[in-house]
Amino acid sequence: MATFYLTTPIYYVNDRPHLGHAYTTIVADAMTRYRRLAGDEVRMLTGTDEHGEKIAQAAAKAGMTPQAMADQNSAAFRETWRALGIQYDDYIRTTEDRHKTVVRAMLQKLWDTGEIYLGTYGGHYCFGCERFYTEKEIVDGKCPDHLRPLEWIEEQNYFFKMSKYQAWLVDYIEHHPDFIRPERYRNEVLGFLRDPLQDLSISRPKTRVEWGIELPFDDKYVTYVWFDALLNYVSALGGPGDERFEKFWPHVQHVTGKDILKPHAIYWPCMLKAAELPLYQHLNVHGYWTLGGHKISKSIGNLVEALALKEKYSNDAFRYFVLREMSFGLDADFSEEGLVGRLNADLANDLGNLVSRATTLIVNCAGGTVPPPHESAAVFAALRGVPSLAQVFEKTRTDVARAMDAFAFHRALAAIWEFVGAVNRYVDSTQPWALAKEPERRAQLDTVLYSLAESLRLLGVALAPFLPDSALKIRQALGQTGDPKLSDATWGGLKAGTPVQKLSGLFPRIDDKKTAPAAAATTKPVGEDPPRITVADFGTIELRVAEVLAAEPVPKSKKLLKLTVDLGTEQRTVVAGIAEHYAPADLDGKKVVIVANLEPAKLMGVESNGMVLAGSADGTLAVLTVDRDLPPGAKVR
Ligand code: ME8
Repeated sequence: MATFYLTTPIYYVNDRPHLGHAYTTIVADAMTRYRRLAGDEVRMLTGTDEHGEKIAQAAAKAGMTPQAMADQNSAAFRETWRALGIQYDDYIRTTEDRHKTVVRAMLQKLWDTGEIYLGTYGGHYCFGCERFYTEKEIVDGKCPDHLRPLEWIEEQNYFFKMSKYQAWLVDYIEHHPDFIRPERYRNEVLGFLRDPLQDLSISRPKTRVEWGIELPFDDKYVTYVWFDALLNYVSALGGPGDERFEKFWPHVQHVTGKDILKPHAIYWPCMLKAAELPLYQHLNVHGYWTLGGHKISKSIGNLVEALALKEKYSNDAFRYFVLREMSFGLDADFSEEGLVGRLNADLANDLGNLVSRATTLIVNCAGGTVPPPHESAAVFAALRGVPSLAQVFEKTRTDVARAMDAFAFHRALAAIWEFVGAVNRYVDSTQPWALAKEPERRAQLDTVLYSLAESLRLLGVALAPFLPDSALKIRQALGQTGDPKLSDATWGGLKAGTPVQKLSGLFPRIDDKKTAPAAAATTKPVGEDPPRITVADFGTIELRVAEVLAAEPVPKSKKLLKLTVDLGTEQRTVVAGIAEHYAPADLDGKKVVIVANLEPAKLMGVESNGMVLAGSADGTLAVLTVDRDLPPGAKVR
């Protein structure tokens, strides 16, 4: 049995919980549910970051004590996670004694071993981020995150000798390619580390900030909030020497947004190294949600409103949308239309209809119990040409496992939906309602109904980490009790005679006329037929299969997506005008067809080397993909 310890950032208590916090926490919840389903011993930690100037200032503004504000907002986070069904194992608050004890012990250890010294520092400080910014990071004299002017602060403080770990850290990251992932963030960190690393100021004089953990070796100072906060991951396990620490710490992985990459990828490994503690296994970094394509500052109420949509459309629909829509690592745009679009298409049409159709057929045509499958040659011959759902599911299981290993939730869901699509096509091609009218085809009907019931049972397991409420309903409709296990998700496990109940309305369709903008017609009237060309003419066009490695929006463009594709022998950037029809996460991992020998062209400042082929009619656009697996670079003729 493997062990797995996953943490979210601990959220600041000056803000209300919003979409961004919810996304990270849902990601962590889906991952721990998946690992638990796979049989691992798991532990998930979340909590709140309660010290520092930012909290003290927000509390003063609200006419409260910092502790009262922390109590109120920490409870609001906890309540949000309860309402979202988040299954965390521990909730840490940095004002708890169990945390303060570990922070003080760590500071004392680093002081005793000469890792901390007293010095003077002057720098540009952002009160919002609670950190100093280097000249290079400052944008127009402002904090790049809060877009507010920075303040010059000079004071005597204690410093952690972080600079001495620079060469070691670069070497460690270079030798552990997935220590920080996805790769773009690893590259960003290696980029930061090309400049000299400064020592880290780890204290604040009480004359300026009182709200923090007092240094154990100088009572005129409190601990800098990041030095305090990062240690939550350790203090929640009771600190070094505690049984929980010994058990879980060697398996720790963190999930954070890209805004806090530097403290997690630089300060934290150096702190752990100095304290002679093992480093984390992986730092999993996700991108930022934008609203209507705009980068949002941390304290905007729209993000809170976005989270409120979970009540309007259900937790499962909300979870599905955020996990499916965002390619983990890249930014994504949140909109109610987008959510309703996916709810109607993927959840109501594809999944909900399948569940309703299949359970209704079993109840109406087999009296509400799973019939035995007849695996005779005659039945196989009669169902010839219908792909084996057992095989499709096996591929889905492997694809989901691979995607989850890489924190690629969008790919895991796309893989499950390939199975949903295959089962829907199976119903269409086997036509069980027609088989039911011919008594001599009973064996075929039974086999089809068994396959449908078994497919739903497998979906009830595979969907559990992502759509916990709906997966439970599906399992219950199929008489499955007890906790689901991935090891039970193998074809043929369902017993004939199992009672089945009709389950309809799993995801009611939403009238999207009020939310969705009218689809634009993309087809133009066809004029004269184009002239005929020779085979030789056609041969001048080089068409190749290209695998999409990453898809992202082109800034300021509604129509364009920038695709990074693999052509077997090289990677290329191709810009495609398909953003109104495909979310970036839809394309990730797809094998498309491109014109590979097109002259390069610049589109909105991005150089495109090739063109993605797509067809369109009546406002629908579809990119060309290959219907069997071909390697990237394969020639298309
Ligand atoms: O930074 N899109 O806390 P915080 C996606 N206390 N995720 C977002 C987001 C957005 N627009 N906005 C916020 C802190 N997040 C520190 C952390 S950890 C030792 C200390 C998420 O309340 C994302 O996970 O500002 C981001 O990293 C986190 O909220 C920041 O939360």
